[in-house]
Amino acid sequence: QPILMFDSGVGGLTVLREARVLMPDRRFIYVADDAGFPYGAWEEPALRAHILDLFASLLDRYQPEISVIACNTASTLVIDDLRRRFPGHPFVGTVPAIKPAAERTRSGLVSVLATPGTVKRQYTRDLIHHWATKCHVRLVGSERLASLSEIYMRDGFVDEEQVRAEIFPCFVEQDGKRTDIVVLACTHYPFLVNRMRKTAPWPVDWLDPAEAIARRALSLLESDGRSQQDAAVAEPDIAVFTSGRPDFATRRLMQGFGLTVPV
Ligand code: DGN
Repeated sequence: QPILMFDSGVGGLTVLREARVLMPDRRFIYVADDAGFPYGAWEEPALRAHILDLFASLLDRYQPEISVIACNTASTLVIDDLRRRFPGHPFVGTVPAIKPAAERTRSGLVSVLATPGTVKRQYTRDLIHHWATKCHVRLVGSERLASLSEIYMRDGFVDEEQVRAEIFPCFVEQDGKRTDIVVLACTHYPFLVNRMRKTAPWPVDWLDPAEAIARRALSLLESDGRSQQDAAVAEPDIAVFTSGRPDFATRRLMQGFGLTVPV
């Protein structure tokens, strides 16, 4: 049975990339809800209903062993609902890495860069309340970064000035101290991290949770005694599906991964 990875677009591929390294013998199904992108702009009740409906048909159609919600905007909204609605099916969520950032910061100033949706979620506020009691967390909601990442992955081009403007609010100076960690709390952002480094006013750690998410998926499979793939499977190791335009999806797979996979 495959591992299902889900995102509103290209972002979950940052998690898929790590998952393939950790689980090279596994079969993956990547589902991009490109027609629903960007999730950051949706009203919460509509997005919740949309994702629950989508999963009802995805689980039925692909019968995955586990599902990875490789999207912070979706996970912070519906991960609990998904677990309630589909009990017995394991879900791995992707939520802002506030705990590791709080443990790692030396200056005590941490920024969380995410979509406007993730920034306003109660789930995100609860994480801060729970794990970041000894540091100051600035939440920065970006309207454009996820789209810039989509464009970059499709066309190979990104406007550095726009990246600079979007990340700028993450950089705080206070009482002689400076932000030293920026949490990449949208799976689209790691594709732009080199541009972020280049345009940042000072060096920081950019925290990308993709590997931790992939490890979590692996450990769930192992704990169920299901770490080995059936050796008899002769299908391709990745299948990609989109609710949007297959030609765009194909182009970004080539552009980003050098992968030629039928979409
Ligand atoms: N990649 C998604 C996330 O991690 O939040 C969201 C991208 C989007 O839909 N704007």
